[in-house]
Formats: sequence, structure tokens, C-alpha cells
Amino acid sequence: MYGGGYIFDEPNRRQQHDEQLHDDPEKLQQFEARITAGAKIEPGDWMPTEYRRQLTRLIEQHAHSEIMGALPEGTWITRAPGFKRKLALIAKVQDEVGHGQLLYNAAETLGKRREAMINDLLSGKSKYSNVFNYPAETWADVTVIGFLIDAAAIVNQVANAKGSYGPYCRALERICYEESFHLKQGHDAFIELATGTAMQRDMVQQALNRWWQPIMHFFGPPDKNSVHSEKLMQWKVKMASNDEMRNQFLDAYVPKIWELGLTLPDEQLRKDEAGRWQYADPDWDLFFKVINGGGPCNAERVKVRKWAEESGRWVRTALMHSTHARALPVA
Ligand code: FAQ
Repeated sequence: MYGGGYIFDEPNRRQQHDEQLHDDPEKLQQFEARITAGAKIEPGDWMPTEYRRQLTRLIEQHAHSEIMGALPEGTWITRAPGFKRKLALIAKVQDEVGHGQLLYNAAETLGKRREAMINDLLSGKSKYSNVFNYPAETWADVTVIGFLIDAAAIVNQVANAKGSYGPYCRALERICYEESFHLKQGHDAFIELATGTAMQRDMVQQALNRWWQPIMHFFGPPDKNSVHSEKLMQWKVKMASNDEMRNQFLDAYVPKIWELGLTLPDEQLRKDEAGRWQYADPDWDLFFKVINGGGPCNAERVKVRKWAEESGRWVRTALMHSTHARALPVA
């Protein structure tokens, strides 16, 4: 399906080697002791096969989310209100694609080739974030994405940047700096609408109503149904559980929404005496439908990515040729 000709064509010998070692209890014990002591694991270090597999899955999904995440906002570049907002949105969309690049690089250090990752995205084998399968119907939707989805992503990424795998943590640190700018521009645009005319306030309220459930889904299923959290937290890949991250997000951002006089479409939403947020259980059947390809925009998003891969093939081919040409010995 994908024929770009990337340079990572060698079979991954390290992975094959590790597969032979993954049952070695002594190595596993040393590995876990390093993680407990707070050491960073680097690509050349021994790691259990399951650690490599889980990290590849998670980083790859994250990379796909960044490039798919550029699509709903990208369609608004020409329609953003005014030159300043257009410039900011161009920069943001460009950054998101750059984050995808950083994350694919980090995933490649674990042995999976880039073209295999892209193929898995395009065939539907790999997942990407649920939130990018919804349409951005109005400019207010773009402000909700820039404010609240970037905020949700930051909560997750700031925590996981302190995790155990060096290349992923370093990528996340850089991504977080840029995401903080995205959050500022999203917040600014959101406030502008929320404090604007009655029609603007109504637009932002409608967008909030549309996006609230996907945002609650963003942090993943409740802890009791999370498949991977226990192992990933033990290995310090995830630094907090799905419910803890969701709670942190609610704690930081619900007050900011309420103080603008806006409402959230959940009558049970409140903070209890123990300081934890209570909320109506989001529709988890819908969540699983969306992440498995059945959301309102999944087919459209994948179609655009396929078009981009096919239309960009000549650029990759030209780059490969020029790299080979430069590598030829001078006569
Ligand atoms: N969407 O066992 P768990 C961004 C899947 S970046 C889709 O709890 P885990 C930037 C999960 O894969 C946004 N699938 O899973 C931006 C698993 O399925 P599998 C992305 C989801 O991995 C902003 C199954 O459910 N951020 O937004 C989701 O322990 C604005 C069971 O779940 C990251 O990727 C979901 N929301 O925890 C760009 C951060 N949640 O693979 C543009 C890194 C769960 O077994 C504009 N990732 N699933 O078939 C993570 O921290 C974790 O992967 C979680 C999920 C927390 C997302």
C-alpha cells in the first residue's frame, strides 16, 4: 500500500535478539530495578519484549493522533476569523504534524519501521485518538479543540514525560512546550467567543455540548476496564491512571469553564468532599465504536491520509534519490 522508500529497511535484529531473551528472569529483575530507581531506558538497553511491544503501540498511536489531529483544524485555516487567527492556526497545525514526526522517530527506536506504522494506520490496524473522529462544525469547535483538547493532551503528556523510556520522554518534553502555546491561543480564542455577542456565546456553548463527551473519552476507559494501565504504570510508561488523569483535567479546567458562565452537558458533574470529581458515566459503547473505526469521521480522516501518502510519494522518492546521490563517492 505504502511505497515511500524510507531508510529503515533493515530487519530489526535487536528485536529478534530480545525475543530470545525476554524470559530471562535475571535480566527482567535488573530491568525492573532500574525503572524503580528512576533510570531512563535507552534504545540500546535490554528491555522485555512486552515493554517494547507496549511502548511501540502507545507511541505509534500517539504519533498517528498528532497527524490525524491536524485534519479537523487544518480545514479551518482559510476560514479562521482574521489574519492573526489564521497565522496562529497555520503554526499550530504545522506543530502538530511536527509532533507526529518526533513521535514516529521515537517509535522507530523500538524497531518498527515507519512505513509499517503508516500502513497500520491506513489499514485501520492501529488506533488513534477518539477525538479526531468528530467534525469541527464551526469556528467555536476549533476554539474548544485548541483550548480543551490541547489541555487534556498536556495533562497526559506532562505526566508521561517523567516516564521510563528516554526517547519518548524527550519527545514529550519538547511537545509540551509547543502544546502550551497551542493552549494559550485556544484559550484566547475561546474567551473571545465566550465574552462576545449572544450569538458567539451560543456558538461556543453548542460546541462545548458537542465535544464534552469525546473529551471525557479522551483519557481512555475507566481504570476498572483499562487493559494496559496496570503493566504500563508498573513500568512507568503511564505515570497516572486514566481516571486520575481525567480527574486532574476536570480539576484544572471545569472551574475555568464555569467561571465564564458556560455550562457542561452533565448534571452530575461536581466535586465531592474528598476532592474527586463525580460525573455521569460517558457512553463507553460509543467510545469503542469510534476508536474501532465507526465514528462520524473515521472513513473521511483515513481517506485524506491515504491521499496525502499517495500524493507525497514522489517527494519521498526524490529525497531518497538525492540522499543516495550525495552518498556516492566522488570520482
Ligand atoms: N482514543 O488499556 P487502555 C493530541 C484504546 S495527542 C483511541 O486504557 P492505554 C495532540 C487503547 O489504545 C492525543 N483509543 O489503553 C493534539 C486500547 O486499545 P488497544 C493522543 C483509545 O494505552 C491536540 C483500549 O482503548 N495522546 O491530542 C483511547 O493504557 C489538539 C484500552 O484502553 C496520546 O496518545 C483514546 N482516547 O491508555 C493534536 C498519549 N483511550 O491498543 C491536535 C499517549 C484508550 O489495546 C489537536 N497515550 N484507547 O487496541 C496514552 O497515554 C494512552 O494510550 C491512553 C490510553 C491514556 C490514551
